[in-house]
Amino acid sequence: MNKPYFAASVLAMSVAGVFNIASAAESPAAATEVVALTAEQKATASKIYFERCAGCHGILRKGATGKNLEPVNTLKIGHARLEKIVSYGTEGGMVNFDDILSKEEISLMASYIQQTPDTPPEWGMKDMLNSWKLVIKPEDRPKKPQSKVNLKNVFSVTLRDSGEVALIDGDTKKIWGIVKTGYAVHISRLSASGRYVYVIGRDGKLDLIDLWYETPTVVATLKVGIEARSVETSKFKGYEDKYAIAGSYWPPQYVITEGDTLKPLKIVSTRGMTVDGEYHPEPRVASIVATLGKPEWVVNIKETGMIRLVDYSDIKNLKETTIESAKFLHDGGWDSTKRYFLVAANASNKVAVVDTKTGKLAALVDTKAKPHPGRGANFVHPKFGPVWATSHLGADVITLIGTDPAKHPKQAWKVVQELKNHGSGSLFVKTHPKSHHLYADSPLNPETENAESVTVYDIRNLDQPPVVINVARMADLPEGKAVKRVVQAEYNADGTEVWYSIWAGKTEPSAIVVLDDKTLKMKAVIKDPKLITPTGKFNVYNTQHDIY
Ligand code: DHE
Repeated sequence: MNKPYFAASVLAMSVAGVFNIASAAESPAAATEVVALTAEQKATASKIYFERCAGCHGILRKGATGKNLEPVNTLKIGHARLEKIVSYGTEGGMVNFDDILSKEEISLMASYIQQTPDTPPEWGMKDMLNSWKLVIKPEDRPKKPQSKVNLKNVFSVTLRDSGEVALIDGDTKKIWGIVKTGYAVHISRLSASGRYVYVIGRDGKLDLIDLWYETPTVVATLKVGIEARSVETSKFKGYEDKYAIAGSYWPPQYVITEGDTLKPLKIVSTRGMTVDGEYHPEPRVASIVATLGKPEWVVNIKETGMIRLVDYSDIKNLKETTIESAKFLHDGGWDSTKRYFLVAANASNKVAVVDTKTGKLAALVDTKAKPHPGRGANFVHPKFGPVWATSHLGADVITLIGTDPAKHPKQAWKVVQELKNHGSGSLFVKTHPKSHHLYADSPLNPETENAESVTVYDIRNLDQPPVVINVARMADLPEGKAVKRVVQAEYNADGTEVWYSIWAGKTEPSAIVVLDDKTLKMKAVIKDPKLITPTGKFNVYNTQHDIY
């Protein structure tokens, strides 16, 4: 029977007892600061670390978007200072936890990260096959859509803290169904046909939802690893709905599965050398995107800075092209022609550009601190031609990069303009081919007013000052303890509405605000007690066709 990591680590801890003396020995000067933890305390801390810290700092605490937290560093910083950093965050982008964790938990975490990290177990084919559930076989599923819902305009909405997704009918703004998914569910992606939604949880649980039922129905599940963030499908002609690929943070690997059953077919490890030529034991799989012109996925490996082009035309004899770029790769999206993929190497303050036609790196573009595009935004700049935009976690700008080497060679892969955002701590930008607006959020900004607001630029006239709108206020939610972070714009299928999540506390009411893209006025507010911590929203048509 496969045990989840927490259970396994609790077991390991109760056997090993209190903390590892070796960690103190690494820095004798600070050894007196290390607090011994009971097995129970260590298990609690391990759980909090996985839920709140591992994403940025890594399971082995070697650091990525966040700093290296191995004892060699944390012992030097000292317990008191660590408590302060965890409580109040830092200017470097670390968020504050004083509104999420109690004082005791913060103190516990300061002690925990001064001790040697545990290595979680591996997760191979046997574990995967044991976890695989084919709930309804393809031949027993409906032959055509059973509901009257306009499937193109359905939004799959991450309900982060309830481990669910809400499928919302974009036409009526009513919740069509709520589906139980993995822990702290992360993103949704669509099959090439638009029929299946693939949802990945941070605990590595992958759910396959069939939209052809009367209400959205899970038809297969698979645990792809112990920690995961990304999933994508095969989109090349002839391979529609045939395969899926899911990337894990732990173990560092990706798995290729059958598209309509999730049966695992092949697991590929991503451990190996970084762009600096050093071995890394935990190179996590960040964004994955399906190339349209070939049977290929672009798989971005965070810690190594390597981009792998995975040819899925022959799974048994799998071919990979490895492209050197920069550390630490995170999220990204296509240019408007869908030939070039632009991905943030956020800790290097760069955007890497892959030419999927030639299979080579086209450029490494220097940007301001910590670019974080989501999928970015494409539009035609009045002066510089086609550009792709990213916002930044570490700077209050939107960077515009020229993307047309054929007709605008001078601007291609150069920063052509930096627009002022209303704050740093931004995660996502968005536009739509039918819109003349560009939207940017800043949910991780330490100022409440900024975290609740978005900036909207008129892309026909970028010299004109943008509009800053407090979207959270539009939802008219009751006062609460947590900041009402406004996060991730998503358009409806015809590009006339923009949906924003109001991401409040787990026990507080949240909402989705729908803006009229033309007037920037509120068109609707979706509120429901079941809408717990909505974050990412994935419109079926836009996600299926990579429209952004
Ligand atoms: Fe995400 C995309 C990883 C925290 C919402 N996030 C991604 C991708 C990666 C990633 C690798 C790209 C997937 C792809 O395209 O295949 N995210 C991580 C983390 O490691 C991190 C920083 C920390 C963690 O512990 O998970 C993290 N992400 C968050 C959040 O806290 C967000 C804001 C809220 C939430 O629900 O988790 C969040 N991430 C998103 C969203 C996308 C995303 C909405 C997809 C954007 C899109 O438009 O496609």
